[in-house]
Amino acid sequence: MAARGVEEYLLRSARRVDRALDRFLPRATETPATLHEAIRYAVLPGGKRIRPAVAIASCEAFGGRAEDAVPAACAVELIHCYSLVHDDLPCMDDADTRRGRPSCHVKFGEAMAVLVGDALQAMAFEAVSKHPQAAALSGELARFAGSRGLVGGQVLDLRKGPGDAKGVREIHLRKTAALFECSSRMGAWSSGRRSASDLDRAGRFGRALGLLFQAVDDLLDREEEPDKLTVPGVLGVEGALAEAKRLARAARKAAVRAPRFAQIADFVLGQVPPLAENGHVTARRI
Ligand code: GRG
Repeated sequence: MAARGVEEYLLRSARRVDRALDRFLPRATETPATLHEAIRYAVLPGGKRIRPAVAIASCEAFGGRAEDAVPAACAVELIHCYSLVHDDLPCMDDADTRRGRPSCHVKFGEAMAVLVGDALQAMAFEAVSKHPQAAALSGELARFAGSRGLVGGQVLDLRKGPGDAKGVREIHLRKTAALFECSSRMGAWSSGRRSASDLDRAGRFGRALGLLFQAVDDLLDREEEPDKLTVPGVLGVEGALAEAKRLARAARKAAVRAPRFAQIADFVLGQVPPLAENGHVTARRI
C-alpha cells in the first residue's frame, strides 16, 4: 500500500514539474529557434524527475505546500538536464542516446549541445529568482552544482584509474548525492519555515538518498558498464547490496517526522529485487 502511495506521489510530482517546465521554457519558435528547440528536447518530456520529487517532499515535510517548492524542483531538474547533455558529449562520456532517444549533441550537433547546457544552468537560477527565498535557493544551487559539487565530481570521475571504495564514494557524493542534497535542502528552504536543524536533517536525508540512488543504479547497470567506477565494482555485489541497505537506513534515520522521505528511500531500495523489503517491490524501474 505504502509502495503504491509513493509511486503515485512520484508520478503526481513528475506531472506537476513537467507542466511547470513546459510553461517556464521558451517556446521552440522563439529566436534563436534551434537553441530553444534543443533546450526543450533536452528537458521535455524528460526522465523520472526524482530530484524534483525530493524537493517537493522536503518542502511538505517542513510545513510548506507542494507549489512552494515548484521553482526549486524545476531548478534542480534544469541543472540535472544540463549535466546529462554535457556528460553525453564526445569529450565526456560519449553517449549516443539519452532517455531512449538520440542524445542532444547527436540530434543538434556538439556546439549546440554545449550551449544548451550553458543556457539550462543559467535558467535554473532564473527559475528560483522570484521565490521569497531566492537568495538562499540560489546559494544552494551554486554550492551543489559547482566545483565542490557536481562539476568537481565529474572531474574526479574523468580521471578514472583504479578505484577504491573511498574514491568511488567521493565521486558519488559530488556527482550524484550533491544534487539530491541540494533538492532536499532547497525543499526545506522553500517551505519558509525551516530551522537550522531542519536544513541539516534535509541535507543528511538527501545525501544518503543520493548515494543510495547511485548504488542502486550501479547494481541495476552492472553488466552494461563493466569499466565504470561503481559500488559493486569496488565492494562486490554482496558488499554493494549491504551498502545500499546501510544507506537506506541512514536515509530513514533522517526521516523522523517525514514519512514521505522514508517511503522514497524504500522505493529506491526496492528497485533491486533482493533488497525489496516489506512488499516495497517496484514493479518497474523508475
Ligand atoms: C557534465 C557537470 C557534468 C556532470 C555530469 C549527471 C552526470 C554528471 C553524469 C551522468 C551519468 C551518471 C550515471 C550520473 C550519475 C547520476 C545518475 C544515475 C544520473 C541519471 O539520473 P536519473 O536516473 O536520470 O534520475 P533521468 O533520465 O531519469 O532524469
